[in-house]
Amino acid sequence: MTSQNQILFEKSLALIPGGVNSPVRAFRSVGGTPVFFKKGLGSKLWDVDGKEYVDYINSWGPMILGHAHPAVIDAVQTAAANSLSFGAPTGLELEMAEMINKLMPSMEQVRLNSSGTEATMSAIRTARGFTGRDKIVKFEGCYHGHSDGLLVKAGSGLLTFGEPDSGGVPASVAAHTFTLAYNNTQQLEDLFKKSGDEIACVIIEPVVGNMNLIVPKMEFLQTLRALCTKHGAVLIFDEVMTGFRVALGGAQALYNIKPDMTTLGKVIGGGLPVGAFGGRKEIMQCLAPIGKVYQAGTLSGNPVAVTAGLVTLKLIQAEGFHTRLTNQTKKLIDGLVQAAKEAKVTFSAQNVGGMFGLYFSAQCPTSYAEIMQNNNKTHFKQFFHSMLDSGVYLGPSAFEAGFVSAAHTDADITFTVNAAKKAFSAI
Ligand code: HOZ
Repeated sequence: MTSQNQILFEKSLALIPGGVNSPVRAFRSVGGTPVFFKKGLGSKLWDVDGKEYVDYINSWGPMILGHAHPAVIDAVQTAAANSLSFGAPTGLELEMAEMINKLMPSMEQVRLNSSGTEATMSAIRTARGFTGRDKIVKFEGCYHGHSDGLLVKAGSGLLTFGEPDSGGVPASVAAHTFTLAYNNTQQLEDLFKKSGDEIACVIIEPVVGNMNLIVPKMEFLQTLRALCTKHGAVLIFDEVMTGFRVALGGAQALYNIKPDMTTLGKVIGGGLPVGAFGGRKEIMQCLAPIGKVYQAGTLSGNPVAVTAGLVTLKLIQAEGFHTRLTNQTKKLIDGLVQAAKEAKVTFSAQNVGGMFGLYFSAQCPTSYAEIMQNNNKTHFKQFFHSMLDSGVYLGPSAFEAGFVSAAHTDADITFTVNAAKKAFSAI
């Protein structure tokens, strides 16, 4: 009998490009049919055919409390009853700005919008307006949403499908983007020596989650900070993924590096669409209506979305929240590494807080080049499908990080490791 899932996918293919509303969901790099879901609760998901899964995507990061957390759902229902949108200021937005500023003091001023893509695009425009310069710097395999100038040697879906430069981006736009290798301090120094005074900003994922998980070298981040300061370039930490997840204060708190600007998304919306960018007051003062850099949005600061984010941010401030999240993620990683070792499969894994990376290589990679060369994609595909069959939902790409939520129990982890034992033994 054809599954409900298969029927929905075939119908979707006729009306939605690739049958999906965001490319990585399409399973094209792992093969097979994407899973259509109808319910989530805590660490679990149920698909349209009623099959249960332990979820390690967590909507690509936002569901840090797990799915359908009762406090978030209650608050959202109350907020919705007061109107879904005003298109005018609310006290909730102020509360959110205060909360962000408390948790990330480098964000002296904040503006809310509706997605991580908007946040990074707007932060770059603001940095260009502030410096009066055009050039931007990004790193190979980092993904900062899908605005034109950032789709150059990008990660996430572009890396998954092996085309890191997108069609539809004018060469004249891409020409303003310099791309360097992540964790390569020498390249950074060489570029700043040659063109430092033309660079408006450097945007970086301080822990990369869009070419699988890549951990920064401290010396690399510190040199980056020093060079930006020396040359008057704005350092933007893209903490859409890492914000409130690798530590309460994000990667900037974990590594004790103060960026000039930060972009946020995912966790600050608690599962609804919210993005934010902010930073030094003198930079943010360039924004309209006080400055000349324009940025706007009908749904920016949406009351229902901001409510979901505020409740989420309050709950993750509970004593020991991030310690437990990190410990659960580490238990998962250790269990998987041990299972691979027993099955004699070449495999490594690591986590930073509640984010993790799984690699079919002997060592955890530190750059785009290393992950491209060493990660065995055939083994990843076999592993992915065996885990899916067993009821474990991982990202359908060898180039995405995974996410654990506060709802993941020891029983979930044991279940996952047992599923992995089966998967590894078949490789
Ligand atoms: N940009 C997200 C993670 N890299 C993927 C979003 C999605 O496909 O839903």
